[in-house]
Amino acid sequence: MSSPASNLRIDSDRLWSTLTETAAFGATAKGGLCRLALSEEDAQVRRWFVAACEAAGCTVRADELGSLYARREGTDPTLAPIAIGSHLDTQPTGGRFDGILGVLAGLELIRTLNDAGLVTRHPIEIVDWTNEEGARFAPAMLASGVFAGAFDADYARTRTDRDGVSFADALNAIGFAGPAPARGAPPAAYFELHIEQGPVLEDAGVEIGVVTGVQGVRWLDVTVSGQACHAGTTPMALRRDPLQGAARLAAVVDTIGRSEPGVSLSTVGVFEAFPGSRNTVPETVRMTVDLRHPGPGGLDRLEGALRVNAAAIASDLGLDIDIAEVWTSPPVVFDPACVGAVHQTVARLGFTHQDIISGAGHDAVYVSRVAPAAMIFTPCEGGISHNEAENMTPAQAAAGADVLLHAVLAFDALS
Ligand code: HGY
Ligand code: MN
Ligand code: MN
Repeated sequence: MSSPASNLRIDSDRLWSTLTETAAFGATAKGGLCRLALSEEDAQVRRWFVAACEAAGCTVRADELGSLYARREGTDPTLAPIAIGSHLDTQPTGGRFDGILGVLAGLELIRTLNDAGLVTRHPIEIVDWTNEEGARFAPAMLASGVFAGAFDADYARTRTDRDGVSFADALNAIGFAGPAPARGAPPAAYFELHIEQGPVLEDAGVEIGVVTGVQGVRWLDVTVSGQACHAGTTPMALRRDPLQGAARLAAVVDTIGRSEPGVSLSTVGVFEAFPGSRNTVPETVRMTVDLRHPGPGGLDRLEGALRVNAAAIASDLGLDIDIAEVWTSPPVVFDPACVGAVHQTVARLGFTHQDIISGAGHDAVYVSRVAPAAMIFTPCEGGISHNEAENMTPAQAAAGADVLLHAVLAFDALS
């Protein structure tokens, strides 16, 4: 005998309308989003989100780093909440679904339960984690990291963007700092819906990815120092040109990323020459390195190869090369019971699915340190993300949201 809840489905049109409506906040001319953490655009979508959650009967609180928690009470106030969420901040040329899908699917879940007059045993909290992307304030997943004890709140507050604006000043400017400590009480469980941001599910033709874990990531800041000099008077043989050294090192980064095909990944995302004058050989070049690897010791191997090559380039060109670690998030395996709830759900709802390790980092990585957690992936068009062309279909969004709804209901019934 199926329960009233088992046939429940979210309202696909309503979910899609929230994705469309919020895409106005930070909309770019190319149809994407620039909604950097703690920017005015972030504040606009936050205000929209708070109003929508309050209209759906939730109480909303902010913690000291601005993460938002929209709470719907359950029948048993002694139970810790089931948390569902993701992030509303985006990359500078981001898409309309990265992070946003998980937060708005949480709102749609609450609206669907309201329509059905269903109350879960556990309270439910929808979370918008501040600064997941790390595009403005490094490292990524900063607020969820503080929530899980990976960083302290003061460290987060002192992080600065490329203009020297601190996290604390940006947060105060938009008025979203709350009284609640960012090192929060662990939820009973955490489920995060997210687009895959890669091609695996679309290529496999499956509707849902059951995320069993997340690969490791390491961010390095590389500073190559040489000697500034005149472009017209300094013989080539006398130069100590950091840009030439950085260019060689950037090529090495790419070679390292290709060293374990299908496993290792590497990216130089920022490459800046100072003083940046066309007729001056640069003084320094700053570049960022993003390393990814799913296995034990993988990040260390990739970084080790980079350091060996950097030393050889420095010696060959008479340069100084400093490599500083900014952030490491080790590979993570999600909780078998939560992953099991997702597995049972996708099978019962009849979605084609496969297990997948996430290539991208997510707030669930840190939340999984303090609570059982799992993620649900939907495909996205061409696997494109961190790109204004990021796209998905209403049916894909609805499928993911239905799996989120029923995984939460399954966990609520069993725990
Ligand atoms: O970098 C990541 O993997 C995530 O998008 N923050
Ligand atoms: Mn994301
Ligand atoms: Mn992202």
